[in-house]
Formats: sequence, structure tokens, C-alpha cells
Amino acid sequence: MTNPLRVGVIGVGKMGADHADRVTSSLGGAVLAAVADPDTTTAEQLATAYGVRAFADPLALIADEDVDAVIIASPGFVHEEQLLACIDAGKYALCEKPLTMDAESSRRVVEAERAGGTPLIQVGFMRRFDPEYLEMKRHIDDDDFGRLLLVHNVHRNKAVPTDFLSEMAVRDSLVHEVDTVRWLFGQEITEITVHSPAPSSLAHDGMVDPQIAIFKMAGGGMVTNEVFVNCQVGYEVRCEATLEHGSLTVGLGGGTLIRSQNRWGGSIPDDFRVRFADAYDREVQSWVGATRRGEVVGPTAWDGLASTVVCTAGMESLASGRPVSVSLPEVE
Ligand code: ISE
Repeated sequence: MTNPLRVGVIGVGKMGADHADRVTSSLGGAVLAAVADPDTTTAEQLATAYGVRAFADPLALIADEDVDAVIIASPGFVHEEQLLACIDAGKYALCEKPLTMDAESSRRVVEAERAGGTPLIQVGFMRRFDPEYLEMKRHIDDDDFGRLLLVHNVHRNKAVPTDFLSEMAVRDSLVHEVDTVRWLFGQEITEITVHSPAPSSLAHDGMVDPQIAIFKMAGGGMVTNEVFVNCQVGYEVRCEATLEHGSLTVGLGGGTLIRSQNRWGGSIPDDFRVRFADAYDREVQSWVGATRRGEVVGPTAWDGLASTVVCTAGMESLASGRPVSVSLPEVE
């Protein structure tokens, strides 16, 4: 492909608007062609700001002949329909997580993609593009410190709205740790347990927050995860890997350390769009390059399916308090 990739963005919430901006202002090889959202007022505003077309119907954007490839940043419950339409139209898609809402619908997407004969879908697990995580992965793969034994993750959001349910801490937040450790270990998760400690008084009524999730990996390694989405402090994501001859930590905060007025410290970002801005840029740039070459790189639809299966088991464990075994489905 010699012409720039004409990208359509579906969903004009925070992530969609960020991606539209990214495609327009900071990437090479791509132009924004259109945006789509049933919220036509916001879609029109964004489209006018960038001088592109607005669609009320995401499926019409996917079918449009002047759109080469699609970024899906709509809510998870419409992903299946939109991904199937992309596969039908033979268009590459970068889809924000979760791939879909449950294991069955994720399986349908993977099967449709396989039946079409060409991999087209990348899932938006942006941590795989974060330089610190990439360095950790390189050390593990190069065997610099021996075998990977354990991973400890911390995932904290400053606060979430009152319609953010306990299950969403698994499906929408923990899903990143699920993908990250599958990638770091190069293995599947075979069991998940989600514990419900006494909740923070600042969690809204009925919300289990924080949560502690434990994963067992296929090779016998284990992973601990704290997910705390009303931590009040800011957005903090840390990951520590324990290996035979050392440990590696990601997310300690690499910003400027300020000493002033008898205090010292740095800053903590408000949300993931700031913490992972660079990773998102790299992710979307890599997707644009791969799409122009006719390839999919990074997390695939199968990775999306695997993470959905683990999170579905995680939500079951959250409800029962018991370990739940994970087995990935056969896919045709
Ligand atoms: C949000 O949807 C994300 O994807 C963020 O990366 C995650 O940290 C946050 O907890 C989710 O709610």
C-alpha cells in the first residue's frame, strides 16, 4: 500500500477521541477518514473538528469504501457485531478490550476470522507496547535472570463511577493483567481465584473493591494481582517479576523527582490515557504499519478470546469465592 491508510474510528468517548487525535496528529502512514457513534452530536463535533465524515451507524462506517481499516473503541457489548462486520468486509481492525463480553461470542469472532482465511484483528492490550514492559519481556525471553517464577501486579485507578460493577474490575481492569502474564510467561492461565477482601468505605454500595486475584500458570508459576479501582491516589500500574536470579519491576514512576519544602516525590497520573500515552502511540503506529503490509502483529483475536475465557472464570470465582479452572475452547 502506498497511499496513507484511511482509518475510521468507531466510538467517540475518551478512548475513541484520543485515537482519532493520535491518527490525525502523531502517526505516520495514516489519515482519519471518518468517525461513527450513535451519539451523533459528539460524533458530528469530532468529525467537524477534523474535517471528516460522521456516521451514526458504525456498520455503515465499516462498509464504506473510503475507509480502509477500523479502530473499535465502542463499548464491549457491541464489539462482536462490529468485528464480524469488519471480517465480512475484509477490513483490519484494532479493537479495544475486551474482545467481546463472553467466551462464546469471542469464539464466534475467532472462528469467523479463521473461516475468512486472513488474520485481521488486533486487540488493544497496549501494555505489550509499553517500553518498560517490553524491556521486562526481553529480559525474560533472553533468560538473563533464569526462569520466571512469579509475577505480582498492582492495578489501581483513582476512582470509578457508581455504575462500575464488581465484575467490571475483572472484565475491564484485570483483563490487562490476564493478557500481560500470558504474554510474559508465554503460557496459558489454568486457574483463577478472585478474593473479596473487606471493601474500602469509599467503594460504592455493594462494590467489591479492592479485589485480589490469584492465577496459576500452565507451567506451575503463580501470579498475584491487586485490583483497586477507587484508590483515591491516581492511576498506578506496577508489575514485579520474580525470576531465579533476580527480579524486574515495571511502573515505579520514571518522572522527575522533586525535592522542595521538606518533601520529596514525583507525580502520579490521573488515568491510563496519561500513563500509557506512549504505549498507545506505539500500539496504533505499529497497527498502521502492519495493516499497510497486510499483517497482524501484537495481541490477536485468539489472545482476546483467551483473556475473555479467563475473565469469565474470574467473574464466576468473584461470585463464589472459589478457584475456577480455565480451559480454552477448541476452535474450528
Ligand atoms: C479501563 O477500561 C482500561 O482499559 C484501563 O487500562 C484500566 O486500567 C482501567 O482499570 C479500565 O477501567
